[in-house]
Amino acid sequence: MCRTVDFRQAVLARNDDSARELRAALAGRGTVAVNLLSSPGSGKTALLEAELGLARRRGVPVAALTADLATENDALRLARSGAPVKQVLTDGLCHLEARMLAGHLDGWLPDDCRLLFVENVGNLVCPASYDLGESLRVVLASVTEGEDKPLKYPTAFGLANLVLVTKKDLAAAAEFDEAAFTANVRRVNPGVEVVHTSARTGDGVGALLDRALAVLGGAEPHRPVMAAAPHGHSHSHSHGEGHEDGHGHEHVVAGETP
Ligand SMILES: Nc1nc2c(ncn2[C@@H]2O[C@H](COP(=O)(O)OP(=O)(O)O)[C@@H](O)[C@H]2O)c(=O)[nH]1
Ligand SMILES: [Mg+2]
Repeated sequence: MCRTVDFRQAVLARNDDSARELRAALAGRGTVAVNLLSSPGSGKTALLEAELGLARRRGVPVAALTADLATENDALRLARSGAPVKQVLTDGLCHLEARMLAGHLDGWLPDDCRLLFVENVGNLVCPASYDLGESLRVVLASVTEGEDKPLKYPTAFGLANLVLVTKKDLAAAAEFDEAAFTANVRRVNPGVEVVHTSARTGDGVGALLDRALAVLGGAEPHRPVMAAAPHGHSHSHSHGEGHEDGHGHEHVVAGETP
């Protein structure tokens, strides 16, 4: 059991080293990476389509890399913006890793690219533990997913530099409780900004691009309290939802009878 813990810690520590190298290499060439995390269907690709379109209209050189277990669907959607786009198929892996990302960027990332958007594999567990060398980690949650998700996925939300609520246009129909969601976000990540967006109406699309450009210009992103190191990513892996011993914890809920 302890060997499993040691092995997982070693894998994560190695990834953190690769992520540091990649962040430095990207900084050296004047590129900021933005890592987008959410559950499947939250609207990562839809928002990115809007971000890439807006960036190109503003003359900002952008590129996007999107990861999935299968299909090239997202790359085809994103490529309609005219920006350079790459699809990565992870061969069954539920997350991207820094070394993997570096390999895919090598020889592909255009020299003039200033903002690289990375759409991670859709889930809120595995990708949370893997720093990709990004300077801005953005966690998205749509209004139909429930206000409690920040509490259920504290690593993902706790390590975010920015939280985006997506599908704002559906908020009334979903009876989304904005105040409850924000309060739950703040419980795991005090002080993090929560921006409400809709890829349908365009609301909030400029906010993400502005934040990314600010980081490119040298602004410090919000530093999550769960993170211990300067870049906000050398986090304590013991906080992960996936328990290293494979057993997890049990909680007895009051009122439950066998
Ligand atoms: N109404 C509405 N639907 C959206 C919005 N963003 C995404 N969707 C829809 O939600 C579904 C999943 O979106 P997608 O971008 O593929 O999510 P991803 O799996 O996180 O990349 C698609 O049917 C989108 O059209 C939005 O802002 N408003
Ligand atoms: Mg997608």
